[in-house]
This record gives sequence, structure tokens and C-alpha cells, in this order.
Amino acid sequence: MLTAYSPDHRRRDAQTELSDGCLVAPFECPERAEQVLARVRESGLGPVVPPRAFGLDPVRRIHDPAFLDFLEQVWAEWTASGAEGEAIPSIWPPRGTDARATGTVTARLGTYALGADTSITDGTWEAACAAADVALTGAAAVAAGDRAAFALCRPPGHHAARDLYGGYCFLNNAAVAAQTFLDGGAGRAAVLDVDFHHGNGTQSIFYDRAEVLFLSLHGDPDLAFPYYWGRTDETGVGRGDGATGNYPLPPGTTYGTWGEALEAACRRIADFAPDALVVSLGVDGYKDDPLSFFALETEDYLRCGARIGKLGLPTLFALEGGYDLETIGDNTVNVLLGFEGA
Ligand code: OKP
Ligand code: ZN
Repeated sequence: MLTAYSPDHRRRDAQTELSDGCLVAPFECPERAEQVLARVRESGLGPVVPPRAFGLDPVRRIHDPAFLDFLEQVWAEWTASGAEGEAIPSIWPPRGTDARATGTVTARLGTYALGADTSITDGTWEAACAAADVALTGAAAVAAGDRAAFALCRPPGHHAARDLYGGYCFLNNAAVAAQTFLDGGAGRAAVLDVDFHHGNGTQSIFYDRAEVLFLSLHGDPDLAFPYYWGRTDETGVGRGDGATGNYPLPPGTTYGTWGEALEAACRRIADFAPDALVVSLGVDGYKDDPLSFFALETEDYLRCGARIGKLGLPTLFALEGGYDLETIGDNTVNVLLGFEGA
């Protein structure tokens, strides 16, 4: 399968992440994508191609225009305000307030941020746009008849909602890709999110839509980021009722339990019979990942890919998380090799 990749991901190179009260070096760093790319090349998975420039129209199908303006402008406004650090929100509309303050940059940050973990810096917008183009390039290959493609997206996307960024995500690459399949004639699309963290952004984008099935396997949100979404009683709303499914799993989860949840999710996907599948591919469920409490092994990712491959669907893989730099390449590419062997 082809891999879409852009070196412009490197423009997202924040130096700070607010973590446990300290400003630390971000877990979501450029080396992640370089490690995955190196392993793609070594493994002989297939050609690596640069993205085509799709412009913002397909992104506007998913995201709010004022939110996109904010992402484009925030760094310039932040520096113009005299701030010296990276752009981190420090105030939000309180519970019971629907206010969407749009005055100063400080107010705008709180309007659009999910949390304070994701500093915005110079180049963030450009990298996020490149990641969306990478996803769209992979989707175009699949729409044109390739069995599968790998979008080596960075920054990731699955926590980003219509007008919300955070959890290292700005534009929802997987959602943009799923929508482009529909706009290209697919009647139904499924998104399977195997990242350790719940894909709250993708869930919220498609929550009321019957033609997009969203399923997520993740660390129990009672214990894990993003905390406020990902429970089993979140099943969709209105026409989308029944088209969302969550599989929260406990600390120490190994492939025995994780694979059962994957099996259940894959059966639901088969029943739904989508025309295309998007996999939000995060490998942070790995046993040594610094941000997770699962215990998946490198070989388990081969089995994961093989099960997804058994669905026999046109499939786009979009990279999400994975923070163990030693293994992110092997774990990610194992899913793709497992898929191809199925
Ligand atoms: C993004 B993705 C570290 C807290 C980390 C943010 C996690 C974002 C994960 N002390 N909080 O789903 O891999
Ligand atoms: Zn994650």
C-alpha cells in the first residue's frame, strides 16, 4: 500500500506541554513521524508519496469556519499580545455558559481549546493543514481503487471536533477523510479508532449521522484522557442513534481482552457494510507507551492488522498517537503488514 507523507509535519515542533503542573518537552514530537517513515521504508510496504494540495474546502466540510480562522491566526495574535511563551489557554467559559468569546486571543484560546496540554506555536497551522492533505491523498488513492493506503499524519486528529482542538490534535484528519469518501459517492463509511485514547472529536463530529459508524477501543475514561467521553452509554443521537460504539478497557489490558473488543467492533463494521473504512491508527496501547495503561505487544499489532484486513473493505489508515519512540515504527507498520497478509 502507498504511504502519504509530508515533511511539513516538522513545522509542528512545540517546545512545551503542560503536564502534571510542569512544562515538559511534548510527547507529540517530530521524531515520531520520522521513526514511522523510516520503518515504512525499511519494510518495503510500498511507495511513499507527497500529499496533493486539496485546499481548505474538504476541511470546511468538518470544521467550523471561525475555528479555522482562529487556528490560522492564533500564533500571530499571541505574539502580538506580547506573550513570551507558547500559546496555552488559561481560562474557559464556565459550566452553564454557552459564551463563545471571540475578542482577545486569551478568550479565543479558551473558546476553542479542549484542555491546556497542547501549546500552539509558529508552524502549527501549516503542519495541521499538511496532515489533512496527507489524509486526503491517502483517501484519494483508496477512492481510486487501491485496497488500502496509509496516511502518515502528524499532528494527529482524533481529539479535534468541529470547533475544538486539544490532545495534540487540531484538524480531524480521519473525519476529513471519512467525509471525503461520502462526498465522493460512498453511501456509508465507518471509522474504527484503535488509539489508546477515546476519539472524542470524531465521535462528536459524526454523533448525529446515520451514515457514519464510529467505534472506539480505549482506556477507560474514568482513568484516562480525554476523561469526559468514551463511555458505553454514548451511542449516538437522533438519526445517528446506534451508529456510535465505545469499548472502554481497564489498566493492564492485553491482546486477549483487547482482541475480543476488536472482534466485536469488526463484527459491527461488517454488519454495517460500509463502502469505506477509516482506521484511526494509534499504537499508544503498547505496553511501554508513556501515555497508556494497556499492555499490547509488538506482535499483537500484526494480529490487529490481520483482523481489520479480514473485513475486506477499502481502508484508509490515518496515524494518531504512539509515544514510545523506540517502537512506534514497528508497531504502526506491523498493523499495515498484518492487514496486507490477511
Ligand atoms: C493524544 B492521542 C500527560 C498527559 C497527556 C494528553 C494525551 C493526548 C493523547 N501527562 N494528555 O490520542 O494519542
Ligand atoms: Zn492516543
